[in-house]
Amino acid sequence: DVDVVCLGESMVTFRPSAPGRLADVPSFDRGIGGAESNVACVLARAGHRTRWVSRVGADGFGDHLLAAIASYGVDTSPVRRDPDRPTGVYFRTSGERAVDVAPPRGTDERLAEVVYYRSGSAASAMAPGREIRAAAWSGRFLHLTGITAALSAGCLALMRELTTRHPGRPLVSFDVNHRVALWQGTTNGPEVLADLARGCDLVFVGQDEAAAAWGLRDAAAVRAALPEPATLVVKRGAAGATVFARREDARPRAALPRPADVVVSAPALRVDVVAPVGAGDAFAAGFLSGTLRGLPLHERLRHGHLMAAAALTAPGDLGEPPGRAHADRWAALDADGWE
Ligand code: KDG
Repeated sequence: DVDVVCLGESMVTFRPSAPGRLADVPSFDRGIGGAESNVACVLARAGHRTRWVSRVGADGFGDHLLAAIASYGVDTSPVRRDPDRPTGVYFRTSGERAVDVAPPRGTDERLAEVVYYRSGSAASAMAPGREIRAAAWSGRFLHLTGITAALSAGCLALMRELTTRHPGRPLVSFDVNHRVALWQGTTNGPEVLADLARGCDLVFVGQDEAAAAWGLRDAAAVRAALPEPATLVVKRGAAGATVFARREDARPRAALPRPADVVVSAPALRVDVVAPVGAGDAFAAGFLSGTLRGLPLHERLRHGHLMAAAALTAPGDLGEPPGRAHADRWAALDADGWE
């Protein structure tokens, strides 16, 4: 039995081997990226059974992604190879805030340049279908992100199908992941993402993301705008995270006002950030790990922060995610590291 199925595009990632702008960097280190497979890899490292559903090209980059993701213990058997479309790749400089235009020389080093080569990729050709839905529904949880919705009309249709509340569907977890660069040429990204989130059971969103996309200034405002998911996690970076969880109520929902939430916050771990990329995915994996194990909400948040800390302190997406025993020890500590 699979605990979590993660569905989405992964790419081979190239990071400059020395600091600088893409215009100036002569060589790159190869890594793997992809928000959903990152979640699968971190969960697998924490001892959960995970499966990745996607498409890659019949090329060497596709071979590499499949091998690298499987090496974490993720089941990649549902991934299809497309002989006619390539595997996506992307280039990214280090820095905290992603921009998709080349910053002029001497500008803020905290800006990370991100350049995607993924339009027309194998994964962007995903679309609704019986086979992909059966694979997506084959676990206790299905984890999705808003990135997939921006990839193509077919991917958006697939996201709409998978986030519709059908009987028999697994619990659906959704990280909003509003990647502005992917929505260029459209104006409705924020609206589409809010709509998709409403169909899910567990939703993750950054406070900064919610402010930029929807103009919502604090966690309570995000919850007021997204009351449908049973659990909503609002992440506030180094300031911590807040979870709103609906009290389970056996009475029919329509007959009654929505029951009040339990609201729990937990500070983040204090770490020296190397690169923020992948931290949100790791956080989601930690929180999901705690959820699968029925841990109290505060510990779910702490597991999220712990996994995020591992990603924050490594240059690539994944870092060295802590195994379960290690994470459990840390989550139980009242150590100085917790702000
Ligand atoms: O969360 C990290 C991802 O952003 C990165 O791995 C690349 O999936 C990616 C994307 O589409 O931005």
